[in-house]
Amino acid sequence: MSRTVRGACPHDCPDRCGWEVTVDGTGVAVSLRGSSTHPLTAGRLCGKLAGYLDDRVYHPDRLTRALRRVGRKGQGRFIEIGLDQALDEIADRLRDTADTDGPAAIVPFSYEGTQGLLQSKSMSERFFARLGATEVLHTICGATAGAGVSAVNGSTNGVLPEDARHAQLVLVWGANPVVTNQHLWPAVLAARANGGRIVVIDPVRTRTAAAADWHVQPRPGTDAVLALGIAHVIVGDGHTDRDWLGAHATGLDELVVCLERFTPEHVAGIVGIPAAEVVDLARAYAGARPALIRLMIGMEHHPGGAAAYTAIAGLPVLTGAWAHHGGGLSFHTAAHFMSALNMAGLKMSHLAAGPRRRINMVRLGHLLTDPDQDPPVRALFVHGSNPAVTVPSAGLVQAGLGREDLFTVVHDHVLTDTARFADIVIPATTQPEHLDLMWSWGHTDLMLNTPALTPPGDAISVTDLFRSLAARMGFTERCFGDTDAELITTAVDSDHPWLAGINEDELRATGWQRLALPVPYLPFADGFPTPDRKARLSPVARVAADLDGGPAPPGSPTRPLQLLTVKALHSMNSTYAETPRATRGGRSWLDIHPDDAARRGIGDNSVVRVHNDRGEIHLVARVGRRVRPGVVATEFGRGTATSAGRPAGPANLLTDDTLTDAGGAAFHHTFVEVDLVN
Ligand SMILES: Nc1nc2c(c(=O)[nH]1)N[C@H]1C(S)=C(S)[C@@H](COP(=O)(O)OP(=O)(O)OC[C@H]3O[C@@H](n4cnc5c(=O)[nH]c(N)nc54)[C@H](O)[C@@H]3O)O[C@H]1N2
Ligand SMILES: Nc1nc2c(c(=O)[nH]1)N[C@H]1C(S)=C(S)[C@@H](COP(=O)(O)OP(=O)(O)OC[C@H]3O[C@@H](n4cnc5c(=O)[nH]c(N)nc54)[C@H](O)[C@@H]3O)O[C@H]1N2
Ligand code: SF4
Ligand SMILES: [Mo]
Repeated sequence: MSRTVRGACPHDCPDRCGWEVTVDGTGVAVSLRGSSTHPLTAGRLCGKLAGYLDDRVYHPDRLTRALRRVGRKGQGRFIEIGLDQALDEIADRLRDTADTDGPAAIVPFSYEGTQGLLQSKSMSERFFARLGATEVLHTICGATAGAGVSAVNGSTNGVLPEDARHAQLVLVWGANPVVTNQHLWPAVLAARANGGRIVVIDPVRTRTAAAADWHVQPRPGTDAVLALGIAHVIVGDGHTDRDWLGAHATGLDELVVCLERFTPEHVAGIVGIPAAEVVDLARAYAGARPALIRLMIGMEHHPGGAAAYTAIAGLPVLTGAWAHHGGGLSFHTAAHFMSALNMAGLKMSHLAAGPRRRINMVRLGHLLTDPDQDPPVRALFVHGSNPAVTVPSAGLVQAGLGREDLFTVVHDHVLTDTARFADIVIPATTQPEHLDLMWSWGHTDLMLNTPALTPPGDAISVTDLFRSLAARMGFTERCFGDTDAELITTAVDSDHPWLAGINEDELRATGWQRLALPVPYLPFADGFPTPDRKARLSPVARVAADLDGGPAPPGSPTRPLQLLTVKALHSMNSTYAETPRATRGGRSWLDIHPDDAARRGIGDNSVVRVHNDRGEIHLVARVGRRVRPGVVATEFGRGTATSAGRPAGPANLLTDDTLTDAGGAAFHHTFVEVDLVN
């Protein structure tokens, strides 16, 4: 007898699809399909997940036993050991480290490999809090954009993505939803079917840009200037909504003074588009009702990332776009869940005996290699992340991971580039093998992931792993005995009105439940979540004042090309980047403009060496106008797989780990030279 079990995709993807796993009478999953009852999923998983059972759950390279290193660090030579033995060794080593160097010498490095509340935000958090380990600040994705938007609105909340269908203009600014947020795209197309226009602002002619009605192709890192130029035109044309502004915003007069310099001509010179296009864009935006700006993350990875989001967030305030259903900014929906769920009860950060050292994850390479760290990092515990590939300045990260005196544990499904440096590798359960409660950053449905399969071999969930380690460490607090079911009960134990009506029986019956937001949802109908309930234009004025000379001139004579490293269609960050679907048997491409290619003797399909003083990778040139002169672009998820002895990745060997203006990763502040190999 086969049965069908409801679950949800675990990935760090805004779509958070629901799925159905069909299991045959022998306990083997025979199919995995997108949920037909979850509206956004609409019966379809993306191409990355279409092969999930073969690519992960039943893949021959899937880890099912614990491993202990026998070779040198990074060589990837291991022997299998029993899970109990591995856990004993880890506990002994963590206890010794805490005794000798203090618990701050232990660094847990986790990210959103799975976004389940249980797998990523419960037992592991409790364990490392109780231990007093260093706390790693999750700055790599979204924090910079969030700081920029919140400076104006007091929140990252905004228009619900599905409400894009009501807009007469959807301005997709620095985002590539056709690739990265595929289930949003039908709502954008619905806006067009209703007579709306789709505009994309991106230095790369992405699939989304190609599908739009109008593609604006600015110089990277100039969006704040562009937004201020649009604001200049809006003010000059008298398109500000003075009544709405008077009631809902502060700082207008201050901003208007600062905008004077941002004439279309001045802006055009910095952004690298015609002055007429700045004017047309401003008029198209201000004239559309509702007008929606769709933001994501890609644009934050510049030194002035937060400033750009602040400047953009000023636009719907100036025009009063928030007053219309479907108008305003649409960003991520994470804060809807994080403010409503009982996150404190899940994470229990109060278990820490005192303040914990905090470090920025973007600086992992420095942290591991800097001899002056106090205390130096002696033990690193990685789960749900692959920092050897995904963190900037990956060469420095790998040098740190290569330290023979560093004790590294990695919990994952496959032997990632990071796991190859581990002392102990622990096999992780996949999503159909553990219980979890899923939130989303692209919609407002809470979803239940019910286990459908027995984990293979010694594969262990994050919650079980940290329960077992807590017992071995002698942590006697009752919270370490909470079952997964009890953790879910804790998560939804909240009086927040958005959780009204959410209950576990209903979740089990349907697989998902929508947060109880008002319908229709106008996010700031009752005022902005700031002390005076008003949006703030003063931060926009400060951005304008600080941008006196425009953005820093890019590059240097020896590294003249700015490298953008973007999300790939067939991988989820580094996950699945090794699958034949993602590699297509060859290297990644490098988009390069015909003028830059000709100057270097590079033709279409030439193999090129992309390099700077941090490293080099070899890619295949795609010559064309997908990028502007002076800009090159590639996808970033590949690991160190080599072909013909030449490195194909990771692209982060080249990236810059200087911080953004809000402490995030300025991946795109990377300058390279490109040479022909053959
Ligand atoms: N297929 C796939 N989907 C994914 C992911 C994946 O790896 N693969 N990753 C998931 C994750 S973790 C995230 S955070 C989201 C990210 O989703 P997105 O933010 O949509 O993706 P990115 O590719 O990071 O960046 C979007 C665009 O920003 C552009 N950009 C870069 N610099 C600038 C700039 O200065 N100005 C402007 N206007 N645009 C700029 C890039 O050219 C890129 O096309 O995607 C999620 N979805
Ligand atoms: N150059 C450049 N670099 C970037 C970006 C960029 O645009 N350009 N984007 C950045 C962004 S936005 C992000 S979010 C980060 C993402 O960076 P990471 O979070 O490191 O993302 P992944 O590479 O997907 O690694 C997730 C890992 O978690 C594992 N995993 C999955 N499920 C489980 C589980 O249940 N348990 C355990 N223990 N492990 C599991 C996967 O197998 C995988 O190895 O990358 C960043 N890096
Ligand atoms: S990766 Fe995103 S689009 Fe693909 S199945 Fe998962 S949630 Fe859906
Ligand atoms: Mo991300």
